[in-house]
Amino acid sequence: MRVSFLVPAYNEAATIGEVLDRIAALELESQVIVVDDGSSDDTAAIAESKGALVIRQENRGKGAAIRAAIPHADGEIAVIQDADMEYDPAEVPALIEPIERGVADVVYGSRLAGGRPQRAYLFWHLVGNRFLSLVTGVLFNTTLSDMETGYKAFRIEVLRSLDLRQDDFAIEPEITGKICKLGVRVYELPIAYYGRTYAEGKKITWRDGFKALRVLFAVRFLE
Ligand SMILES: Nc1nc2c(ncn2[C@@H]2O[C@H](COP(=O)(O)OP(=O)(O)OP(=O)(O)O)[C@@H](O)[C@H]2O)c(=O)[nH]1
Ligand SMILES: [Mg+2]
Repeated sequence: MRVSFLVPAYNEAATIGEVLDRIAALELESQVIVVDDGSSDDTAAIAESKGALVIRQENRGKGAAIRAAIPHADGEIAVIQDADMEYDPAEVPALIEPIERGVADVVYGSRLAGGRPQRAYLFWHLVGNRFLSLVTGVLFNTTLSDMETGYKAFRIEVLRSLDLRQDDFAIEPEITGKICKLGVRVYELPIAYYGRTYAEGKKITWRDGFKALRVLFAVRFLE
């Protein structure tokens, strides 16, 4: 099945090239859509030199970037791929296998399921991610262990049907809440996480954690 990689990228010149090389090295029929909204470095130029379709817009955050990529996707499967090498494209064939097999509509790569390399760092992020996934479980009666994960794969029709509205990192709880509400078949599998520090360019903060809670409740009770 053809795979569309949706790559939000903001000032990721240090890593975008390696990410795209690793995608190209996969034995997958694929398309790469990079959304660079106002990077001050060479992110867009590097992506273009590697043959990616590059979309430029005003800076509005990761969620806006993902939403801008969706209309350009022509694959049967869409995979959200961060540009910072925290998630290794080599894991994508395993990630999409449940969709290709025909049992899943959505697959999450979990950093919290164990069994794959995880950088030991940022204790409070771990607590926050576990807590947000616990709340997700309570609100939506799901066993998903890592709802904030960057690795999410979808049958393209499912992603298109979600009516996403969040611009920033709140896109993750919005996607999660909406797929749980839809009642589609969701799977997860363990993935590695090569986490980076804020000094290395990480952008998500504790404020995004609080907003994630608000969005989970809003999707559950107000929509
Ligand atoms: N286009 C675009 N991409 C963004 C923006 N903010 C973050 N991203 C991208 O979204 C991805 C994740 O951002 P990170 O800063 O690595 O966030 P994180 O703390 O690792 O959080 P995760 O989303 O869980 O990976 C990276 O590829 C970023 O370049 C933005 O404003 N615009
Ligand atoms: Mg990251």
